[in-house]
Amino acid sequence: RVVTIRVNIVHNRMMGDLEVEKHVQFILSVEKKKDDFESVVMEHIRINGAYWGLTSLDLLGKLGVVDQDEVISWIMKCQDESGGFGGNIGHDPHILYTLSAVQVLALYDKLDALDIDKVSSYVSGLQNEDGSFSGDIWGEIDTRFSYIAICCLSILGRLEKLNVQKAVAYIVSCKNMDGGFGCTPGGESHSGQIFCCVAALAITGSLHHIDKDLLGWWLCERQVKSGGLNGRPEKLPDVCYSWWVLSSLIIIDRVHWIDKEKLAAFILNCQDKENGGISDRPEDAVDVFHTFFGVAGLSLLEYPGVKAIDPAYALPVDVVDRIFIGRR
Ligand code: GRG
Ligand code: ZN
Repeated sequence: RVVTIRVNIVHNRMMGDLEVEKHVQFILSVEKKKDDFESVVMEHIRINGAYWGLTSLDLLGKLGVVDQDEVISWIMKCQDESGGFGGNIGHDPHILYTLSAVQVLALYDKLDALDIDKVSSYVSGLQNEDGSFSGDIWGEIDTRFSYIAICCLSILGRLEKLNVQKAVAYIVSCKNMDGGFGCTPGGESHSGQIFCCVAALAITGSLHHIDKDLLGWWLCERQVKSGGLNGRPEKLPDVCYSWWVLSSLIIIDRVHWIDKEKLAAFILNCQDKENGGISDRPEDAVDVFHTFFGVAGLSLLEYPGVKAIDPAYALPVDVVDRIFIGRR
């Protein structure tokens, strides 16, 4: 009984530390502001912003504060005739925005609003002969796009439209001596690319290509004195790496190699306790991108009051379960 009471006290204190209501208000305010500097900068990636904001709300148990029909009808208007989605209405399609559109529809259990074959043909059409993926018709190649294609088609139940074997071989060709991955063969290891490659290998059942101890060592070395994580050696810590690094560590089963409490304290320190939102580092300006990665990081750390997020699909676990259990 004494133990139970103590656990509850710690639990309540932690709950109090995350400013749930303020973050909800911050996310809503970003959505409403249309004319200020941040909105202008965000205009071309509004669909990514919608994914970050709405997934944060769902993780906090507050998805209901946004008008679902309005979001879905706007998302559908961002689709191009190719089947891909743009960052906003009338913008050129790109694989980055297509995944965000699919993820938001998945949050609302509205994947059936899509012509699934059309979207998956757009994505599979971006695969190149060597197994890599371009982001759009202009051809930039990056392991980010490999992850997006694999994640997107897995959610849509159309992985067979890809050459998965070649896709995996290309990702493996981007693996470095330090156990990490870069954006193209020979590219420097970076935590963002590592997340993409590790999550793509997890989704395709190909984790045997990873040396988990070697990569786990490189990833846990990303934790600095303040408790935050950086993206590569000698760089500053940043809240978004609480997602890129931590999700990778969880997928390869090495999360116990970092100090989870110190990381949670670092994230909580990056909150704007007055007006809501989370920044990259303590005292910096908040934005919806780092608010999402802060909340998602706390979710991976099993912070009380935050729903669990899937480390490979970057969607709440209940959403991922609904997709895959529903399909069985
Ligand atoms: C669904 C979560 C999700 C992702 C979709 C877009 C994408 C797939 C993945 C992006 C992976 C990536 C490359 C992330 C890194 C982003 C970042 C903070 C880049 C900054 O790099 P530098 O070099 O910063 O400017 P550092 O921290 O190294 O100084
Ligand atoms: Zn960042």
